[in-house]
Amino acid sequence: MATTAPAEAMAQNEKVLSDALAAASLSDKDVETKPELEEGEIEEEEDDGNPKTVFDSAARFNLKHPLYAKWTMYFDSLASKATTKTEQTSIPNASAHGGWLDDIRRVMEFDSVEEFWGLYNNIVPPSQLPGKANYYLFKDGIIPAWEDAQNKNGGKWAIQVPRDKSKAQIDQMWLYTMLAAIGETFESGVDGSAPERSDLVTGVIMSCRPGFYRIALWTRDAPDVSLPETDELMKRILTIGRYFKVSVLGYAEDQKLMTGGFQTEILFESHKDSERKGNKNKLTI
Ligand code: MGP
Repeated sequence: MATTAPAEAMAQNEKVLSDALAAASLSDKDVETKPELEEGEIEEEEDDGNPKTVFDSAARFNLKHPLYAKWTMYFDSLASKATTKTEQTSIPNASAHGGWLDDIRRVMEFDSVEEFWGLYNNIVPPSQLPGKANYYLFKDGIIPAWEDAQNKNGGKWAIQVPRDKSKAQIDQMWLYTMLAAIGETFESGVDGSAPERSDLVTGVIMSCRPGFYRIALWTRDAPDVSLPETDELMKRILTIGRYFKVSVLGYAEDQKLMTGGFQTEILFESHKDSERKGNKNKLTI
């Protein structure tokens, strides 16, 4: 049955309603409205001065986990050739390297785990890079060139895989290589022996080419390839190569590498030999 409210009750309801509206408009005026966030902008949180990890506050963490060393990420591609260099993106003393470094741009320096992930989460992964491009991650201000004093007596371990068959794996291969570099674990034994800090690796390079991907890790010294495995430097270089193959890339130690039907080898050669194209002085694992 429908009911009709008495006039007195109706009037009371109206008063309650108008009081509520008045209160609401008052509080609207008193409350400070926050500016709308732009796309990608992070809401500022109050800094109470207490120590915070990135898990406590993604925007205002003040506790970082330091790396052993400072690292710099560099990049070059056809696109970077066209960009203007600024003081921030150019490499100091680049002209001393005969034009080789002209197109390489400094992306960012970092010395903590948090900054590494901040960088990694904001750059394009290798699988998404078109054509020819390189990422270079080098330590302690070392320039990604053979000519740098820390590289000139060194060499590199490198693996080259076909581009079309390796797109699904290449991002993880590169990420794990960078983590081993900045964690300085390359001289750990593949038998699971405790990681030791490795100071032989100066940097790692991800090269994207139209037909293949190559990951290289540069070392500051290079043994004569005819030396026996008992030679101290040879032993260290082989340990690094095996750690790269087994612990970083996930192959079995004695595995002959086939990627999508192609034979893929992990090779070491000195930079001096790289400069002399066509040389055969290479180590294989
Ligand atoms: P690369 O890019 O390492 O080889 O070197 P890739 O990918 O086989 O060849 P690309 O042409 O597809 O890039 C290519 C060439 O760059 C070498 O032959 C050198 O002429 C020059 N180059 C490479 N590196 C690492 C250096 C370096 O450190 N210093 C100088 N001066 N030249 C370099």
